[in-house]
Amino acid sequence: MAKHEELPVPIFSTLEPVYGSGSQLEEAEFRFEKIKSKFLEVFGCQPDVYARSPGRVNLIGEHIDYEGFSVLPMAIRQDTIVAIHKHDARESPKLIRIANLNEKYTMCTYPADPNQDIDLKNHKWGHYFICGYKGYYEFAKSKGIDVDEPVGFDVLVDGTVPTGSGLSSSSAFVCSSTIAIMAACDVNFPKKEIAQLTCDCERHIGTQSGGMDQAISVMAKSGFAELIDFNPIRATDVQLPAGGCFVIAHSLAESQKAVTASKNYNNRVVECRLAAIVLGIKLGMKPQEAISNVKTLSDVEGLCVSFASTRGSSDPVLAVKEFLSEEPYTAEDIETITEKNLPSVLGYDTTSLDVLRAAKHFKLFQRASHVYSEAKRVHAFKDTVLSNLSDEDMLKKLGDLMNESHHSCSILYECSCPELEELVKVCRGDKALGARLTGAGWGGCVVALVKENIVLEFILNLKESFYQSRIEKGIINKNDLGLYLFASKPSSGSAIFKF
Ligand code: NG1
Ligand code: MG
Repeated sequence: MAKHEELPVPIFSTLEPVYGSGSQLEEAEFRFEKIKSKFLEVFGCQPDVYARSPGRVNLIGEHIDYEGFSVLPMAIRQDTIVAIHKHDARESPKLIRIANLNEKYTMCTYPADPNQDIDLKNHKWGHYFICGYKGYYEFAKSKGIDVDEPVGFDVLVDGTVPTGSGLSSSSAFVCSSTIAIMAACDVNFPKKEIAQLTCDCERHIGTQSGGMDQAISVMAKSGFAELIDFNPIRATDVQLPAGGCFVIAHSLAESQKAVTASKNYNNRVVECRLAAIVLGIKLGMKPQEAISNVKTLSDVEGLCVSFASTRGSSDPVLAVKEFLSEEPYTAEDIETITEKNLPSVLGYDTTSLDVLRAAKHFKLFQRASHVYSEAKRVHAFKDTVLSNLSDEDMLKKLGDLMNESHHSCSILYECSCPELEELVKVCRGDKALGARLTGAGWGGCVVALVKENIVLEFILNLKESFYQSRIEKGIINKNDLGLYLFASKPSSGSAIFKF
């Protein structure tokens, strides 16, 4: 039997396989009806097909996917649905019109041109669809698939993943867009190829992201978290221990990653790249050799480990301690080591140049220490789940690892913020076994591991101690609390619906 990830995205003619039964199914039926009638109202026709892709919560392994290290997320119930109608080749003008069920997002229109540049200086919500659109054509071309002349599309989007929350609303949108376009063009591919392609195409939005979010959104399986490996992308089911439950709580600080990329996200990607090159050189590579061959910290892990093992340990953090300075580096400090100026070290890539312009200094020691230690925690998490510890001990160990991960994100990677710090503290005070920021950080959500038998009490207490004052201040509406605070089971991945 073919492995799950080798299979194409499933096509269903009813909602049950994804939305189950009971109230969840009723809600989904209502939602699809609304999408269909809005589509008719806006475009005057019915969608040909629908695609859905879920958001995700990352349990452990933060800011290491783009460094080539494995991560451990699970899909959540909240998702993005894209309804699509493909135009006839004769119809003109050839346009892509993207509407949203939520009227806060006004219609975006783009030319039906897969080679168009995305206007990053002028961020629009519809850009994420165009990422998928460009990505599909690039992929089809690379596969030698004979694609027709570009045609227009009518598109209606409905997303329930809260935006800017670290739950990957962006990838849920990019993945459902790409899959909807494929389905409208009557093609389908193995999930792992779609995971890779959607990861590549989300970079058109200007973040140098890793592939975690797209991989889990496309390949998730109901009931399991997944250990995701990269190069090539692979997913291994992880059965979480009984008696524990993950609660997701929003700090109510919005993390606008696409807008703040050069200061935050891309800055960290560049710092890691520079740390990797400097380490490569310190561990014996010629500067030019390191510049040409070293892209990520995983590329030099082997060198670090062999260095460390001569000291009786196999921990790359030891090499970081020996060879990188705790003092932040200036551009000149690094250029002395690389013997080349930084723009040329980074290959004059525009998003990296933006980072260089915005950065005062580079914290190579701190970023590399986080990445290598976090990569180890992911494996410790998986090993704990596979161990024969009692459920009780297992949960405690997992909670400890989550707490350590948060500490590292906060202190070494500096991707937390005051609201996240407060919320993590409240969760721990409220008997969470562990709590950490999830996703890129700088706002967004916390994930807390809580014993199943106290989940309701935990949520109630959190309402009191974190959200009540914010409701009173009018920051959120009382009736919306369920969007910001909920328990989640591992849900299923992308799907296509053709009714
Ligand atoms: P969020 O901000 O949660 O979408 C981002 C990246 C991930 C990963 C995490 C940090 C994108 C699409 N996603 O997630 O690849 O690097 O940050 O672990 O940029
Ligand atoms: Mg995102």
